[in-house]
Amino acid sequence: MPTSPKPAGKLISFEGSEGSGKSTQIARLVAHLQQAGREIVSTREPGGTELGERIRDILLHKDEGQGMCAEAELLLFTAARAQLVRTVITPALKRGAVVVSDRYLDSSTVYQGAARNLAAGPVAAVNGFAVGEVMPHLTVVIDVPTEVSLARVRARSTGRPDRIEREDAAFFQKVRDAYLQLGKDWPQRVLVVDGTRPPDALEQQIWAEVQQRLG
Ligand code: T5A
Repeated sequence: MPTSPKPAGKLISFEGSEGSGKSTQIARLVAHLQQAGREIVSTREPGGTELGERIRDILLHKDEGQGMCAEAELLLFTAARAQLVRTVITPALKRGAVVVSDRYLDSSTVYQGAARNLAAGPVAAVNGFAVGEVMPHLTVVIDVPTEVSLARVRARSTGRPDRIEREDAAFFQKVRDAYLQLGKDWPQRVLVVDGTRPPDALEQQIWAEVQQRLG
């Protein structure tokens, strides 16, 4: 009996400011992909592995992370990423799965590069070392104005904001501007969508783009 060829693995990353709606839209896209019969691996950054979740805790929540310099921050985010790529993403892509990641290397370009003012060259080099050849086939940037992002974070806040959520509005404006620039620099890979649209409308737009761009 001939077996049908294994589908090609795909990596889809979601990016955007805090509260832009990434988790909401990832859950909806995963449901569509599962209905289409694909193996789905859903992951997040920083995190997605035991080591990565420990690093996440230091980066966002632990007292030891206070006063962290921007260079150490970049290296910790990319250390978590390197582990995720080697132990989760690459094996899943080899099996033919669709990997959906809540943030990936563009977050370091934007947060540590543009917002923390680290030079673009070293950030790209460290990012490249962490991911090797594993680039997203599609990156969905959910764009919302900074005041919307901050209002959503405040509205759902259950306690103390994390270390990065405590940054000021100027920091998050740089984040937003840098994501919009990525959309202009990499139009084939990066799709920018308007995160102020209703969730259902965004879901339909993203699902249509995924089918059209990734087949
Ligand atoms: N970071 C990360 C770096 O600095 N460098 C790096 O390399 C990496 C990988 C991670 C932090 O680390 C930084 C970036 C971040 O600061 P996180 O805890 O993982 O932080 O959180 P975020 O990625 O920021 O995501 P959030 O959980 O804050 O928000 P989401 O997932 O974007 O938004 P979501 O879906 O939870 O929605 C937020 C609220 O908005 C509503 C939802 O119901 C929810 O209440 N909402 C909408 N409301 C109206 N219209 C819509 N279309 C809506 N969609 C959602």
